Amino acid sequence: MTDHTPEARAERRALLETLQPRLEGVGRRTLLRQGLSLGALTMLSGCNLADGDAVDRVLLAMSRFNDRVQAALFSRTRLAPTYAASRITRPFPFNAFYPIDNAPDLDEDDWKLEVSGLVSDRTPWTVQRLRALPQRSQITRLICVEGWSAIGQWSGVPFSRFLHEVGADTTARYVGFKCADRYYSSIDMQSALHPQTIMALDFENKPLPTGFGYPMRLRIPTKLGFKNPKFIAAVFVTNTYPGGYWEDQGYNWFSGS
Ligand SMILES: Nc1nc2c(c(=O)[nH]1)N[C@H]1C(S)=C(S)[C@@H](COP(=O)(O)O)O[C@H]1N2
Ligand SMILES: [Mo]
Repeated sequence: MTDHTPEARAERRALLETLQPRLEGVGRRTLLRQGLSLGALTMLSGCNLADGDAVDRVLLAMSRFNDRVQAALFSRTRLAPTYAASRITRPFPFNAFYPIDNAPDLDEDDWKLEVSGLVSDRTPWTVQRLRALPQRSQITRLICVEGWSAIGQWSGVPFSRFLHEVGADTTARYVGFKCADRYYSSIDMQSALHPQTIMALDFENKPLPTGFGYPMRLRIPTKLGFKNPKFIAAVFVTNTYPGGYWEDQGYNWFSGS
């Protein structure tokens, strides 16, 4: 229900005013690049759904437009809620595109994190080197699009610190991840630099359990579960849209939570 108090209306107007300059142009350009007009969008409600390709194209354009709106609204200083230790969910649910028995069983001594793209230092990282950096611990909620959420405690290296260590070009648009199980994902640079975005090494103060991303996973409480890649093998910085395992099957890319 819309709040019609003068305060609420003023707030909405102020929000619109701050957003408008950012949304104008962006939306129009995005739609035009997809070969669509605003008229085509309006027609969608009554269009012939037999033309699946056209509908898919319109929906994808809308989802990508929505990415820009979400990115414009995202604040690097707004924090995801944190919880008391008593709220931790036990047992913590496992999720992947396969059953837990098929999760990669990696060996910390063989594991190397590759770094590539727009960075000045491509030296691969070991777990030991990651542990030598400052660590941050936080109890946050992981929200899966499949309809469940759970609270857990993850600790690890603030991702912004890591990006500075490797000399990442933080004006680049995306950070991409490739995982040992062929999963992949990517996030926008603003979210990568968010203070709660960590390269998690520990779960409840012990190394991550096997199915939960050992030896390293991204924990980003400002995004949905599928934007939290586990068993990360490679990180890259790029201006070319990298997509992701679920993102490429139609899940909204930004997916803030
Ligand atoms: N490598 C990898 N990372 C992944 C996935 C996956 O299948 N493979 N699934 C994602 C999804 S959909 C969710 S909800 C979370 C689940 O994390 P959990 O197993 O720690 O609960 O991991 C995400 N990261
Ligand atoms: Mo998920």
